[in-house]
Amino acid sequence: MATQTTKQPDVVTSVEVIDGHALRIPMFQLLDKDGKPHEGVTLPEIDKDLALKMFSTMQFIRVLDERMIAAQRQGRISFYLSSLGEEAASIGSAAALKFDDMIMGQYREQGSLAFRGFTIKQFMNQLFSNAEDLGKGRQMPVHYGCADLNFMTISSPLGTQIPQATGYAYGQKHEDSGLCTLVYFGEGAASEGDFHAGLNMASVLKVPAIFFCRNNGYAISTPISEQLAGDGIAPRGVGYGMKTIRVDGNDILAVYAATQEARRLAVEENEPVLIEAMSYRMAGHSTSDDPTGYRTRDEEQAWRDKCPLKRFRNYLLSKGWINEEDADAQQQEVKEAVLAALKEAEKVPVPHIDEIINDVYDTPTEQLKEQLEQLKEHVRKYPDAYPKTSEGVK
Ligand SMILES: Cc1ncc(C[n+]2csc(CCOP(=O)(O)OP(=O)(O)O)c2C)c(N)n1
Ligand SMILES: [Mg+2]
Repeated sequence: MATQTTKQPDVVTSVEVIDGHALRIPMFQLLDKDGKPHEGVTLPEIDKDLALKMFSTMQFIRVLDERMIAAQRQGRISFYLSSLGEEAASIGSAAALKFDDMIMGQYREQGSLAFRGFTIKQFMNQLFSNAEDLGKGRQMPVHYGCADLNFMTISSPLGTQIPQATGYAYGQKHEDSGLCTLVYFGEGAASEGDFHAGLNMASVLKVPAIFFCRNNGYAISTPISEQLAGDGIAPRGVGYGMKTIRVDGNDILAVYAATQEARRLAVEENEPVLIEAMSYRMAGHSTSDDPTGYRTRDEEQAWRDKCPLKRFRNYLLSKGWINEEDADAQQQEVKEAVLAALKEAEKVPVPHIDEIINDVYDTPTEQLKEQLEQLKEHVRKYPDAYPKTSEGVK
């Protein structure tokens, strides 16, 4: 990959105003929207096994997202956040990391977690907040975390993971671990102060961190045009003296190649890197949102035509690594597996009510114990309102 630098004179003798749009950062792309490589490009070296793993993870996440939106509509889970249309960004970037690299997510990167090996059962247990959920039912659905897979637990307040990633990467540097931290966030979260603090500290301290911004055009109902006046998020990396890449987030091969290069810079040269992946949030922000109120069907259709899944599928078909029948059959199998796991997780009881205060401190404080007693009292008083929970309240 080429690195661009522009040399300017140190001193000028008349007022020189730099236009706020002077820096235009091009978007790196390898595959066109139909999955055909551009003329003369060098594709990343991805063997067939890895390519198929990336593809099957994309298919799985597409099915999981569609199915769980439906499950929320049926009243089976309380809430869901999908990554429809953004599968290439999370899966392509996770595929370029080493397993021991730390990943910190925002909340729309279920693809990375699935690529690392989070099972359908683990997804379902978290989504149903049941007793087998690793978080013991104490998080909202989709706020996954898995220590065994080096995936930090997601937290709802936007941007908090960004300076935390800088700190974690600083530790990796001090330990000479040869590892890095990749942190995801949306372009909306880049308006938080934490984004600026995190990037500034990282570039000053030269830590092995990859700041992966998913620019999907919206922060809930606010379009990018109402969020910022500059050319997206990428120029901010340059502002912090940080290496920066803008990539087509719907082109999984380009995302993979960009993240691979970012990882090399982070680990071998202690250069943090900002990646801005351009994509589009195909579904509503969450199941609590209805995008028909603020955007047109035509706009959505234009992006549906750039579907990352279709693009990679076409590429794999052209290489002869998959065929139509097998790909369709695999998708059908995944649908059945997701449905079966959903039905299983639904039957698992909720965690014991005492879990609500465990793990907050080493030992629960008197105040927490008191609050738990008050909660139990309340549940005893209104058992019909808490049919599942009240079983564990004596
Ligand atoms: C500190 C804070 N402010 C506001 C919110 C409410 N909120 C949740 S998601 C969201 C939009 C985030 O947009 P973006 O970062 O672009 O991510 P996307 O949802 O598009 O993936 C907002 C405003 C929050 N969770 N935390
Ligand atoms: Mg966004």
